[in-house]
Amino acid sequence: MLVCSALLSRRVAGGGCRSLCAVPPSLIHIRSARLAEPGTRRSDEEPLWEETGNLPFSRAKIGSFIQERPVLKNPFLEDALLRGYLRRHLPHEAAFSDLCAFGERVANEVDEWGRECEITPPRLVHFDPWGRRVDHIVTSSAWKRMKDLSAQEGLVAIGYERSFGEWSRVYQMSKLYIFSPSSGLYTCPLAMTDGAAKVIQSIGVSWPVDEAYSRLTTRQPERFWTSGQWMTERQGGSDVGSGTETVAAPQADGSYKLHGFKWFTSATDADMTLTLAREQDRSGATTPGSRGLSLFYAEVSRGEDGRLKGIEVQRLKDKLGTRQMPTAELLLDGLQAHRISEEGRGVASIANMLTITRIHNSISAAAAMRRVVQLAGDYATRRTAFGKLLKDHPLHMQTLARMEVETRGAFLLVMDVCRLLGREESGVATELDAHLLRLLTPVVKLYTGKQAVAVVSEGLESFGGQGYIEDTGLPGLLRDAQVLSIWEGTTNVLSLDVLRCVARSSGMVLDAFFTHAKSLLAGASSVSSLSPAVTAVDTALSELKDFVQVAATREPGYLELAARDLAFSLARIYTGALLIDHASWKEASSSDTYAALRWCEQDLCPVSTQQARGCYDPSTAPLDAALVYDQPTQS
Ligand code: MFK
Repeated sequence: MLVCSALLSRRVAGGGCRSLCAVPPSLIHIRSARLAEPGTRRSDEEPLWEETGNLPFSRAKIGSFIQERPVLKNPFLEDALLRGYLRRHLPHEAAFSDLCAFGERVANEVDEWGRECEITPPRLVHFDPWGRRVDHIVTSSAWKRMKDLSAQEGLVAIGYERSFGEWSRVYQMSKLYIFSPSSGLYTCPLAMTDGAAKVIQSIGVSWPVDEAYSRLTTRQPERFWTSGQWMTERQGGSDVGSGTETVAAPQADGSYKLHGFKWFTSATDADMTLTLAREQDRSGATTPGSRGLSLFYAEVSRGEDGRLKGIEVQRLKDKLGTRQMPTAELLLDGLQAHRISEEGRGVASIANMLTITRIHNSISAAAAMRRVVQLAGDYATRRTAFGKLLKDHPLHMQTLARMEVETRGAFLLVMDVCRLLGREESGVATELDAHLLRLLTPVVKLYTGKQAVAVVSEGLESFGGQGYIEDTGLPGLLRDAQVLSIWEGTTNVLSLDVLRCVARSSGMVLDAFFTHAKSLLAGASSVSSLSPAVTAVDTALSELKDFVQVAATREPGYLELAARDLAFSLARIYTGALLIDHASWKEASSSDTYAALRWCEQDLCPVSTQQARGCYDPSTAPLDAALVYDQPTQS
């Protein structure tokens, strides 16, 4: 009773007309009855609570307080940074109105489909009722609608139509960014579809892949195809060169039959795939390692008997997240395929696909952060605790603001990589752009993958216990974020990729990095409000340069131990420079400046900090191992 009355007065104090009006008259009656002894009548006019049925929490009554849910609003209109970024770089009315209309559709229609994909996950039907093996992956109707929508909205096509020239990729990825958290993970097949189109374009659109290319990049739903990317085999997904067992047996007509076991094939309901295999010579022998791998194109089709041709679906994976999407183990048992790379150039040829899927991955990471920040921000305007709305608690706002800074950084970093990709594809990229694109692709993927998990986890916490409740849809955001640092290259594999591209370019990618970061700072030199941030990035660049000079004189193991911290330093410094650059734009807001200042307060060059502590010295590796395998001492 006391609780009820306190709650009521708190509602009144909160000033919410809606909440006051929502209190039923019966509750007000309960307040007046409070002074009576239970079971006694104060007067003949005042009935017992039980008689009036006014007792809260009795029988079907659950009390008057119903928690308000966070509301998803148009994710384009709600995103000040996205709109500001596009106003600055792609000020086209057509792009704005398309993104605005799509954002409306995402909020009002597509988000529901995404939820349906989550609660109706795919299932595998091995046999038909009459005993025939069919290996049918049954997906929800919402998943199928996502495919049609993707074609209609040009979610892959935009990147190839290039209506906005060098900014076409930025436009395409902006659409994917507002779509991703509502897409029911349909962004995964789209990433691979985009990657496959890119590979085909780079090797030449001719037979046998010309038809496939036109289907991957069409806007017509009835013609649209998605592609798989079957790389991971049972020995693991990182060391593709030694882990690939699949063999390609040459056929008389010039095609191949593939035999192997693909351990992790995502969005397995695709219409075609690109995959790696080892070509057999006449004696059946193959070449080991990466040098033995070639790239193959195969269509996924069924025979008249209803069976998949040359493929058996062994089982669907039971995953932590991304449950909306079928991921399967596939036995390739004579799958007809065509080699589309030169012999032994499989890894190099599929690298274009890796670039595209890693950028998509980063878009999904930034989008997951943005979505949870949007929902948490909205919820903070509805949820009252300790007598006021969450938004009026400074500590809560500080937490959300820190998430916002991370989200803004991730967004600008990935959009800059999209900008570079767009420049390369439209033929206007300088050598510096090409080096930056190669270096920043693994950097953005690994950094945003980690950020997404941290920010989404923090976001769930900001909903209190509700963030942990499955049918709010919030836990799925965290489950799906966790994959972003794993697939398409783990953090360590990508850190080593950074080292490799530095070495292979003889340091040119780093030269490009220093040059461009400096030029971004130069544009902000006259903006006094940004000077602490400019100084911080400038100092970090000097520290990084010192690190590189020292590291170049050390043994390779030194750099390997430093690889992750180096990649993080590159991400933080470059992102700092981008935030500063955006904040120095003449139409920038005070929030843009504040975000840049806050970002640059962190350790921007952890590789230098850790180097000073001796973390990469040769003595460290055995100490790390001893710590990990520390055994209890014998007494
Ligand atoms: C929401 C969106 C999400 C996306 C959904 C996708 C779902 C699909 C799930 C998956 O399929 S996850 C599996 C993805 N697999 C990986 O990401 C593989 C991770 N491992 C690596 O990236 C290794 O670094 C790699 C396999 C590439 C190492 O193989 P190698 O043979 O040791 O590579 P090597 O010798 O360094 O390079 C061979 C050639 O490829 C070289 O070319 P050249 O011979 O011309 O010099 C390299 O330059 C080139 N190359 C390698 N990595 C490259 C690259 N080129 C450009 N970019 C890269 N990243």
